[in-house]
Amino acid sequence: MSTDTLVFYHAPQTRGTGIWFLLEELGIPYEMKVLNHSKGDNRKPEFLAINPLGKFPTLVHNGQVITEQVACYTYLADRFPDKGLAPAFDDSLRGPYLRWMAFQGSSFEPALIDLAMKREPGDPSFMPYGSFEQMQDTLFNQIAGAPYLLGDRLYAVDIFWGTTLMWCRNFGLIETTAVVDDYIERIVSRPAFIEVTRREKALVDKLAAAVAEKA
Ligand SMILES: N[C@@H](CCC(=O)N[C@@H](CS)C(=O)NCC(=O)O)C(=O)O
Repeated sequence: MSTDTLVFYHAPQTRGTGIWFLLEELGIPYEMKVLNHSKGDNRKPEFLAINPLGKFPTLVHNGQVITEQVACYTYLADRFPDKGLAPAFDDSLRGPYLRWMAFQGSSFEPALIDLAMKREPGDPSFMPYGSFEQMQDTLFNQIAGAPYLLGDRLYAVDIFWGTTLMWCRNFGLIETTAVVDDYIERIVSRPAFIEVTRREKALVDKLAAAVAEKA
């Protein structure tokens, strides 16, 4: 009998949603604890004791805390390899796989936030992502090369990028191309994401009702 415990702390329509999608693709058992962001549940001491930043996604696997999207995607796909969502350590795609995982946190996110905050661009040699255009062209060129980021096969890194780009496009933070839109569609049209979206909608309604009730 498995004594594994995997707890997924979640608030709907956050960076945690892609992790929910990955958990469903992996088909592994987990317990989801939903926090009401509008009620400030993630600023309560109980949650800050787990993740002092109060951010989603947050996972606790057998008592160990995993935060940061890059770590959460990489960890889950490696730790639960049955669905083949991560290239093996000796697979030649392993390096590019890690590259595109890390690119999200090290280059894309800082560039996106600088853009969204309308910060004056710094000298590209000083910025961790060069310029926004360099960063985006590098990513979009990779996407244009094949159906998925690393070729013909979907990996966890595509779930990460498909959901990241969908949110950013839908919130008007980035402009996508037709090729990028096709890539996003290939990923978010998967049954696991459609089911997560349906369940998230129900959660959003439930959490909003709880806020209205308290008001
Ligand atoms: N560095 C974190 C950032 C996560 C993050 O920004 N999460 C947002 C949701 S999209 C959040 O939890 N915001 C809640 C808050 O700070 O109140 C990661 O990569 O996972």
